[in-house]
Amino acid sequence: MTLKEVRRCARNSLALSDRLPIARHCRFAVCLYRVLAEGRMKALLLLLLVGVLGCWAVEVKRPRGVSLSNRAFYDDSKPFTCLDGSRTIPFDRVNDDYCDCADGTDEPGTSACSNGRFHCTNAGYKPQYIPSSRINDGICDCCDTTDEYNSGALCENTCREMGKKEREELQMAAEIAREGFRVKQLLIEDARKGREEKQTKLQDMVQRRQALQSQVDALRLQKEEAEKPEQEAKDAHQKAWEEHKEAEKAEEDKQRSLEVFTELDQDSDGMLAASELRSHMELDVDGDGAMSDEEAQSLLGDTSVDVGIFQESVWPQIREKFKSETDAQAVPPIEEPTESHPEVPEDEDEEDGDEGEDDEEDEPEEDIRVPPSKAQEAEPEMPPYDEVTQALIDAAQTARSTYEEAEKSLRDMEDTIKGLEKEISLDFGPTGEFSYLYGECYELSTSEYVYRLCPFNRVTQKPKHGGSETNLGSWGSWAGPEDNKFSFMKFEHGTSCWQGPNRSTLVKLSCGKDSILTSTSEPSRCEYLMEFFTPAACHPPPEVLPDDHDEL
Ligand code: MAN
Repeated sequence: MTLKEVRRCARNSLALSDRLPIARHCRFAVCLYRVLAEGRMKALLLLLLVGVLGCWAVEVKRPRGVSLSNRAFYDDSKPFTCLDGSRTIPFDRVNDDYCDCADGTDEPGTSACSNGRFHCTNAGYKPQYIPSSRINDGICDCCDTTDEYNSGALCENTCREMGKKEREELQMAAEIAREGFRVKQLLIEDARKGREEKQTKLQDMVQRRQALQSQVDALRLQKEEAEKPEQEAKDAHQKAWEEHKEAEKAEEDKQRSLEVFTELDQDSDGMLAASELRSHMELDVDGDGAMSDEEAQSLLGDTSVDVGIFQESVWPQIREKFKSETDAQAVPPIEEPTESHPEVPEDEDEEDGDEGEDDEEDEPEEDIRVPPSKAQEAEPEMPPYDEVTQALIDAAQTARSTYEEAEKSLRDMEDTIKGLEKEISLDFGPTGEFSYLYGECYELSTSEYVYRLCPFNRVTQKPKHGGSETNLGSWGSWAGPEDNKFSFMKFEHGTSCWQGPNRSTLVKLSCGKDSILTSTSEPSRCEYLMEFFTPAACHPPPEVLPDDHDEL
């Protein structure tokens, strides 16, 4: 075996292998074996045979950049057929840095094909495909460093570390899933019991509603029965009161007309003559400001009238206009305070020392000078109801209260029935695990808003620094993909967005030990996304965690 032959083996092993250093050694060893077999160096041959067999136990031979699952397509003993079947080429044109296949599959380990894909095995972590343009570009893409085999980039193999971190995270997630799933079983059991209780309560209430409805109907009749005599008695009382007031008014009017007759009958001869009306300008008939004999005569209708005729035909004509002279004397015109008669300040009054006069001046003069107008006269109060009427009112009131109480109970019952029917009709997940969220609300505070998620009800957004709450959507439906419908909740038809859609919210449900709203965002204007953790979204964790991936 010559040095040249050893070098060729080394070169080939580098070109073909995409494996760990040990794999390259194996490739190298196979090559040497072939050379030695040709050169009949039997002793060394035996040693190498043992080594090669050891290598084959861990490495599966394939060109650089090919995944384990695709290795069957890269058999170096046969020509290579592009994976899209478009062309077959000699095997030595695989990874020769020249793109022969339209699908780029002849150059998995070089960047010759723009659409090529390089497979990193990433032993200890996750295998990965990268675009072949990233091969030897000086940037470490694969954690096992295999994409930078000829760029001089100093890549460090971080796969084991990353795998460890990933396993720790998976372990933690599994622990959460285990605990969450345990809680979920309790939630399911509670939901089952709760649902049964609610159904029983609903049935019971529906039955009792009928009885209560009949009771309310009967009480309404009783109330109406009691209200009829009550109304009649009240009306009679009111009518009697009105009649009484009318009679009193008529009597007062009669008295007044007598007084006026007496006042007008200046010569007290029991007869009122036209001349006795002349001084009463306010009775002027034609509005010329004077009271002629003819006008006075026209009011009386005769030369003179006695008190009876006066009351009957004259008084009704002058009742509103007549001004008594005695009234006029009793009520002198009110003097407006003028500049020349300034009000005397209190302290100056005191200085006068005339306490008697002062006391009189302090009296409010308006009370003496201005008679109360008709409108100002207090309307006399209706006297209290008589005993019989009051008893009827009390009886009707009792009937009203009893009816209203029963009616309220019926309304409350109907509300409860509606609430129960609504709750029972909701879809709380395959085993009712989400039912515990009904009636609950969860908040999340951001720098600008407080978001509130009330599952199966609505989502709101309240500005922190003033302003009213905005509805981000009312409960719509479960909105996860077909195979995981209960992983998303959709809330719709919220407050409309200016020049946009009505606000809506999508809530992503993830497995958590506790129920907690962890994030909100607005990926597109007025379309919100929230993340909510709940044990109800937990599934049993896989028994065996993915192990250290060591594919070679
Ligand atoms: C308010 C909030 C925002 C929303 C805008 C749209 O400010 O509801 O979330 O983007 O209105 O105008």
